[in-house]
This record gives sequence, structure tokens and C-alpha cells, in this order.
Amino acid sequence: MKLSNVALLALLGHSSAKVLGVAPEDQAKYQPDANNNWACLNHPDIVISFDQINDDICDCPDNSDEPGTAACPGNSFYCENKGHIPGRLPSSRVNDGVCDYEVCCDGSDEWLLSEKGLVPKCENKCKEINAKYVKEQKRLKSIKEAGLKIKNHLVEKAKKLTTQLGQELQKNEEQLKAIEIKVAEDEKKLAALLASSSTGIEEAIPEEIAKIQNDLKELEVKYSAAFDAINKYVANIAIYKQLLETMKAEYNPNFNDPAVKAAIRSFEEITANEGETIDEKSRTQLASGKLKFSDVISNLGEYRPQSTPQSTGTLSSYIDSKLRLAKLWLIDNGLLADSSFDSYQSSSSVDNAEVTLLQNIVNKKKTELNKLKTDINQLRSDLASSNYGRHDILRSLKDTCISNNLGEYTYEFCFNGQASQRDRNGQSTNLGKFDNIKYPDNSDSVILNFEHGAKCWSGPIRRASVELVCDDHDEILLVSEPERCEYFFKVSSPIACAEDKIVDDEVVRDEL
Ligand code: MAN
Repeated sequence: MKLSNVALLALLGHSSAKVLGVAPEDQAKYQPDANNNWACLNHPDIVISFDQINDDICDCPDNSDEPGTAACPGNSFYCENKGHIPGRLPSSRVNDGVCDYEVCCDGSDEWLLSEKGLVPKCENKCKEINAKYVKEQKRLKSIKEAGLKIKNHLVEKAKKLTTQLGQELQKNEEQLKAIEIKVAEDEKKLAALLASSSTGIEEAIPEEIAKIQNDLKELEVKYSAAFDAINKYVANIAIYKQLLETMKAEYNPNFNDPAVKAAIRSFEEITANEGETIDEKSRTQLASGKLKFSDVISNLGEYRPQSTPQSTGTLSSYIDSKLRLAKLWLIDNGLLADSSFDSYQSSSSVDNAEVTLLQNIVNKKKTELNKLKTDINQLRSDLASSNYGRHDILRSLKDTCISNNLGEYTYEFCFNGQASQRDRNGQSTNLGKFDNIKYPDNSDSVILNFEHGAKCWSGPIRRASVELVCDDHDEILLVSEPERCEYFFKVSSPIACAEDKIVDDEVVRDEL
């Protein structure tokens, strides 16, 4: 069976003959030696006649001698498809009587039977097939361009959303700082108030004493003249008393002087009653003229109130205030729930209106702080999330859901949401929640994975993979269930349109 190679050799000349079924880059490997022999490609020790190539008999253990026939299994047949795109056909489909135009538009896969005159030659349809192909590529190109436009809008929208979130985060962080400063100030004030609530009485008393001392000093000035006069009279009385004592001792009772006798009698009466009206100390003081109003006043300076922090009432409020401060510290450091402060407050013995008001303000601000902190954490993790895909594109599709009735079931999924399957009775089954986005290598597609759906009866937990392929609109094209309760969606979507994948049909046309 040497027809093909012989014919080609005769036609094209020995050295430039092309071996059928071999790609241009491998043609050099198929050259005869000077004796018109050829060695198997991976077995150089096995040398066959060059005419045995493509003679429909498999001679080489590596199948290399039959690239253009079906004689060696597992080979692939190269068809040149001039004017279109070259193709490769499994060798089993070569010379089987069927023109495989979808791969070999030039009909070269069916050469043997036609050469033998057993079947008509497969005519070359590359021109028309290429024309259709170019048209289809144009259509796809315009769809991709439209899809890309939509995708770019989505990317822009996602960028704006990301910027907005960043701004919101910044605003919240600034607000957090401001409130933290305010709370720290209020807490300082509160601590001062609480501390003063236990020492206020003590501080107030010396103040009152000072005031009283002041008033008394004014009184002292007012009454000191009177006191001086009294002291003067007291001193004079002592002199008069001394005179009377002398007179009483030295008078001559033999002189019958009734005036002297009456005076001495009155003096004796006064002296006898003296002990009942004035004590010895006062008498001495009076006698020495040392009774001073200022002594009374200075004694007041020594005065201290009976109630101190150690007394029962003040001690409890003192401890109370310290406990309060400790609680505030625990709350501030996140070791105690804010609410526990409220209950503590109500049972507290401190009922100062200002303290209560300030505590309410601090508590309110702390609730605000906690909410802000939660918001900030959420925003931070949202902004850092890689689950929105490249360019954060899924941010723009957060609320987008698509569905399609595909016969037995209506399937639906929301980007970033849930996938579901609804039967004809409207019964919906959860096929999973959006979990991650993947960009498989060597593919333009984008895969969204949905996990942790409803459990399958005596089977696995449902999950779904959604493969997005480039298009100018979102549409669920098909849904299959390759494994029980594992679903596969094929969905057209602009987000799978890749810029570098637009087919350049001009190149194809140039080759025609
Ligand atoms: C339902 C559907 C099917 C699934 C079976 C498993 O009928 O969710 O897709 O295969 O349950 O029991």
C-alpha cells in the first residue's frame, strides 16, 4: 500500500514530499535516507523502507510510521485545512468512510478509500466552513465586546463601592477616636465626681468652720470693747473688795458708826454667797483679767466632724465609689458587659444627679463605641475579602439573582447569595450559599462555588458549582446533576469576558 507516499514523492519531489497526517513542524522527521529507508522515531534501530510509511500497516512499536492512517491505534491525524484552522482527528476516525468536516474541512481524513475508488472523495469545504466560522467569530467578538463593556461598568461600580466603603471606614475610625476621647474625658469627670461623693462632707465641714470663725472674729471686734470694760470692772471690784477686807479687819467697833457697820455687814453677805454664782477658775480669770473672747473662737479651729471616711455611712459610699471606678475600668477594657454597669448603678448608693447623668452619657457613648467597633471590623474584613473576585467585581452584583425554568425545576442563584432549585409545586430546595470564586487555569471561565445546602435524603449536603462563560447578558443556560445532590450550572455572564480573548478574525481571513 504505497500509493499515497509514492504519488506524493512523484508529484512533489523526493526531499520536499509531505507525509500525510503529519504537522508541518514534524515533517522534517519524515525524510528518507540515501537508501530510501527510514527509522522509527523512537526506535532508531528499527529501520523500514520509506514506502512503508502510511501503508496502512503498523510497523513501528511507537506507531510513528502511520500518522495518516488508522492502522496504529491512538495516533492523531493532522489535517492542514488550508484557508481555515488546522485540525487533529483521532486516527480511529481516519479512513472510516465518514468525512469529518467539523475537524478536517479539507476532507483529507478520507483519502485512502477514495484513492482506491471505493468511495467518492471528500470535497474540500474549508472555504465555506471558514466563512461561517469567521461570521460566528464576528458575532462572538461583538458579544464579547458588549460583555466587556458591561463588565467594565461593573468594575467601575465595584471600584466606587470599594471607595465608598473605604470612606465609610475612615469616617467610622475618626468618629471612634473622637468618641473614645470624649468617653475618656467623661470618665475622668465621673471618677472625680465619684471620688468627691465620698470626701465631700469632710471637705465641706472645714469650710463651714472657717466661715463660722470669720463670723465670730467679726463678733470679737464688735464685743471686745464690752469685754475690756467688763475686765476693767472686774479688776476694780477686786480693788474695792481689798479695801473692804482691810476696812473690815481694821475698823474700831467701839466707834458707833452706823454707816461703817452697814457697809461691813453687806460685804460679809456678798462674800458668803460668792461661791454659788462664780466658779474658782472664772474667779481667777476674772481676777487676773484674762477672760478673752478670742480664746473661744480659736478653740473652734480645733473642731473636727465626727463623720470621717471610716464612719459607717461615708465608708460604704467610699467603697462604692472605688467599686464603681473598678467596674468602669473593666467595662472600658472589655472585660465586663456594659449592661452590668446599669444594674450596678441602680443598686448603687450614689444618687448624685450629676453622677447619674454622666454615667448615662458614658454608657450611651460606650454602646455607640461598641457598635462602631463592630461596624469597623465588618468593613475591614469586607474590604480585605478576596471573595468578590478580580477587581472586586462581585460587589456590583451583590443583589443580582438570575433564574431559569429548565423543565422539571426552576433553578436560581444570586451572586454572593444562595443557589436554589424549585419544583413545580413551588417547593424550594437550598443548593448552597455562595462560598468562593475561582478562576481556573487555561480557561476563560469563572467558577462560583456554593456550599452547605440542604442535606440530601440519605446522601450528601447539597452543593453547586456555577460556571460563568462570557456573554453580553446573564442567563442560566443549563443545569446538570453530575453526582447526586451536586449541581453544575452553566451560565452566561459578562463577568467571564476577558479582554485578551477577543478573537482576531482578520488573521484568519488573511490566511484564506
Ligand atoms: C430532589 C432533588 C434532586 C435530588 C433528589 C435527591 O428530588 O433535589 O435534585 O437528586 O432530591 O434525593
